Parts: sequence; C-alpha cells; structure tokens
Amino acid sequence: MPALGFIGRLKSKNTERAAEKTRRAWFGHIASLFRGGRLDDETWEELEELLIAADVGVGPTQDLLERLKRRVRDEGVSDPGGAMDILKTELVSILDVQSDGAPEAGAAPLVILMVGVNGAGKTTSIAKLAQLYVDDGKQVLLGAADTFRAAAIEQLRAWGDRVGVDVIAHQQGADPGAVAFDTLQAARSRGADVVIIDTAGRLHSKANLMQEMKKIQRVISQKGGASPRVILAMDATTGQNGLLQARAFSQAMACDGVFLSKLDGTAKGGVVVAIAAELKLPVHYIGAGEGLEDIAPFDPREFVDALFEPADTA
Ligand SMILES: Nc1nc2c(ncn2[C@@H]2O[C@H](COP(=O)(O)OP(=O)(O)OP(=O)(O)O)[C@@H](O)[C@H]2O)c(=O)[nH]1
Ligand SMILES: [Mg+2]
Repeated sequence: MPALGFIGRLKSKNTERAAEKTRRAWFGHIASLFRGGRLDDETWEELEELLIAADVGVGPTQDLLERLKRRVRDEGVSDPGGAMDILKTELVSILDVQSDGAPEAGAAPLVILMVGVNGAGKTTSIAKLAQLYVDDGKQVLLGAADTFRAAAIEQLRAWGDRVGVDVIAHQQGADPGAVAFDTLQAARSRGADVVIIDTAGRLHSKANLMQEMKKIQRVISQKGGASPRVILAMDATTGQNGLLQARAFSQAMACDGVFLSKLDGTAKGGVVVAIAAELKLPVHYIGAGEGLEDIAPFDPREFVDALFEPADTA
C-alpha cells in the first residue's frame, strides 16, 4: 500500500462510511449483545443469527463461532466484553488473507487486469484506482479492452478525462488482447507506472468468454512480458449469490484479490468475511459510492473497528 498520509485519512473516512450501514444493521447489534452483561447459550444463538443475517455465510459463521467459543473456554473469559474482543481478533485474522499478488508489488509498469461479472463495478472501480495512483504521483494509462458493450469505450474515456489520464482504445468489436498489448506498449514507451485494463463483464459459465479473458491475461504475460495482477470486481449488494459467482469466476481464472464495490449500498457487509473465508482471496479495496473519491484500500483491523464502533458515537 502506498504509505501516504492522505491515503490514511481517505481510508478511515471511507471505511467508516462503507461500514456504516452494516454497523447500524448488524454489527452494532452484535456489539450491544456483548454489552448486555451475560454470556450464555442465548448469546451464541443470537450472534449466529446476526452473523448469518449480515451475509457472513453459514459455513464461515459456524467456524467463527466454534473458534470463538473454544477460545472463550480455553482462555477462561467470562465477561462479554472479553468475548467481543476475541471475536474481533478472529474476524481480523480471517480477513487478513495473505497473497503475493498485492497490487502494489512488482516491476514497472504495474499491470492491473480488472475482471468480473456484468455490472460488478469494474469500470467505475478502475477510475477510482486510477485517481488513487494519480494522487500518489504515478503516471497511469487505461486500456479499453471491453470492446464488447457499445458504450464501454466512451464510458472509460469519460472517466479518463475526469481523472486526467489517457485511454488506449481500438474500435468496438476489436480483439481485447490486442488492446491490452497496445496499452502495455504505450505505457512502456511513455514510461508510465501503472496500466489498468478494463474488460467486458462476463459470466463464468460462458466458456468462450472465459477463454477470451485468459487470452488477454496470456497476451499481457507472454507477448507483453508483464505479469498482470488480476482483480476481481464484486458487487457487495449481490451478497451470497454474488459470492457464488465470484467463486466460480476465481476457479475459472486465478485472481489475486477483490475490489468489493457498492458497500455503501448494502447493510450486509458481512460478505467481506465470506469472501475472505470462502474465496481465500484478500479484499484489496472497497468502493463506497459512485464518485472517484469513494474508494478505500481495505484494512482488516480498521474495517472491524469501524463495524464495532458503538452506535452512540456515530
Ligand atoms: N453506490 C455505488 N455504486 C457503484 C459503485 N461502484 C459502481 N457503482 C455503480 O454501479 C453501476 C455499474 O458500474 P460499472 O463500473 O459500469 O460496472 P461494470 O462492471 O464496468 O459493468 P459492465 O462493464 O457493464 O460489466 C454504475 O451505475 C456505477 O455508478 C459503488 O461503490 N457504490
Ligand atoms: Mg464496464
């Protein structure tokens, strides 16, 4: 992560905003559950219901509860506050998925390939990422490899204009691999630091489209000599269903991390836990609105703290 002060500030502000609905709806209740002064079977049952209702998912909820109860017993914790602290550390450790594909690593230019199902927030998230890198003093180039949807190239160009970065594009219907390759070439000749490639939305079940996706990846690595970081965009409002799609997607094509968009649009922010627990992919960024500034690099500890903040300090 770029260690800049402004990113730190942006992070906490946007993380709090992204977590706000979820905190009000579910995790705020969990926090009050543990402030209730007792710790018994009913507490665990209520906790289970709240976690499942927040879209943490049945499997991860069971695992979490088991670990929590075991630690509470083994560590001789009898007060609800102590149990809540353990729950928080367990959540952080689930969310803290390690991957060597962190998007900040690697040699210049850094190539990011944004993939995901239709409407997952790919193009908007690319613009937010580009702005983040520009603010960090990096030279960014975007590649319009969604040559499928009629307005996709124009949409990316419009974002490019707003961020102040160039967009490399071919005609609609052109080979997306060729667009990606040209973007990489242009980045090399201009000495750009970051290349972000937009792709068309597709379902994991469409074999030919998944092949095309892999071809773009292959062109970048074999012909272009760069190893792209593949970021899977996922719409948080699609919950467990979106998670199933994301899982199938990441099985069809190796992904390095997730950009979780539209967290502002759902109260079921527990899906973040489900992504980490079930996809074993780190969430790199969260999106919390339609604007360029509505992005936060994801920090597990900060996110969990924001979720459990007492409601009266909102
Ligand atoms: N509220 C909210 N809306 C978002 C966020 N990210 C994207 N959107 C909206 O979601 C819609 C789809 O976003 P796009 O970026 O076009 O999604 P896409 O994955 O590129 O879509 P396709 O290219 O058609 O597959 C747009 O209306 C965006 O404004 C977010 O974090 N919060
Ligand atoms: Mg798009």
